[in-house]
Amino acid sequence: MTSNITRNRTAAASPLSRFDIEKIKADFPILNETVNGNRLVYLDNAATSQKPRVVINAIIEYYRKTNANIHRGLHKLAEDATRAYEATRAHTASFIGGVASEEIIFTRGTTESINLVACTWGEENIHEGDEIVITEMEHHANFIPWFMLAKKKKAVIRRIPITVCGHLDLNNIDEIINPRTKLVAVTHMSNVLGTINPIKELAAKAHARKALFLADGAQAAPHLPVDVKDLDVDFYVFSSHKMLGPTGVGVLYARRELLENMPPFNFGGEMISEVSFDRVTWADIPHKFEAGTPNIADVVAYHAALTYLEEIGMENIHRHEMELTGYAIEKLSRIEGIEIQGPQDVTQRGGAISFTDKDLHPHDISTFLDSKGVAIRAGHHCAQPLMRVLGKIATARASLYIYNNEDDIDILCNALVEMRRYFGL
Ligand code: C6P
Repeated sequence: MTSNITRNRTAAASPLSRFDIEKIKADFPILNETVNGNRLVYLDNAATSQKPRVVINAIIEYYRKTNANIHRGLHKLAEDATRAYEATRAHTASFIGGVASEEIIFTRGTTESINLVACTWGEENIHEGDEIVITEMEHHANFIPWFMLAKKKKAVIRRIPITVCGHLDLNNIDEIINPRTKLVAVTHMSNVLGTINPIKELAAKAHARKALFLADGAQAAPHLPVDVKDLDVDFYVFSSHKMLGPTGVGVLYARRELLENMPPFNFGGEMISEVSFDRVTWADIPHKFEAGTPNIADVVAYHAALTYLEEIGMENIHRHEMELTGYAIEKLSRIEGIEIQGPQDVTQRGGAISFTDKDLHPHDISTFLDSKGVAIRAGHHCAQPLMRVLGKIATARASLYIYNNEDDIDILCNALVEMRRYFGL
């Protein structure tokens, strides 16, 4: 793989960077596009990230040279495709702290990974009166599967509240996580507030009550070094498309003994060991959970995304984003009428920065920014219960990644100032 990344750079292009942002930008063809006559400033990375040339090329190369179904053919293409697909599994396992390859299940995304756990482990282990603990800042993907399961099983959903600063309020945690708790499911990083939650501490609390712990890593795995063994979580889920990889690929990590005891999620080809008209036995993990033909090309290309991230270094990415988040919060909070949601301390948050304007609807903010080539997201961010807690119907959200720099933040802030002037405010 070749890319334009320079490692551990401290040189002139940006005083904030540990690496050369201009060179990184050049790896992403879409960042050369113009939108409404302006250079594209892409600040919607929490929704999905852009893709570097190496990932785009990996998809093309796969279809040009390797395309075949996996785990079944005995010809060269089938063997090459199988090897490439399984190489991504091994890479994913090492990326999150060196777990076993068999503990990695490929799904369509974080949403499907959580549904898989709810429909398999949840179906078998949640019973009437049991409690499932979530937080007030969960994305719908880490709330609705548990809500539906609890409804079906007559179980109870408990929630960890948030403080006015956007942290989890752990004052009553020993009452919320109690002997009736069977599962604690918490986002590692909020997609709205940016808050990084104390996963290790909460997982320990869950285990002390003999409950399991699921971390939703959709917003954390792309931005922070993640070691699931150190965090000591039972399930960790995330999506390729938010970390430079293709859409349609999700990851479920679960401890081996859990996966071995969980029933399959989907039934059909490739997830069986033996089938007769009156008996079926399941394949070993991970194949038991990957029925049918998976999204081979995109899984193969996800390998290139992981390599690209590792070449830069997840610590460097985190540090760059902390610095840029600090710069953005500082500049945004100087604009009259703008209020930032979530923690202000960049050591306790990531680069998903939600804000509101006291006079303008977030949709109008987003539309105005789009006219200047700036892509952000506005709305409830699939976190309606959190919006209720915040007393907002929606927020505007700028979310950062490795190819963003101070110029992008300056363009965002100048456009916001111009917007207020345009609306006579
Ligand atoms: N959040 C956002 O704009 P999928 O769509 O399955 O890849 O990921 C779902 C998901 C789960 N948890 C968290 C914390 C998330 O942020 C997301 C996706 C996007 O905030 C799209 S709604």
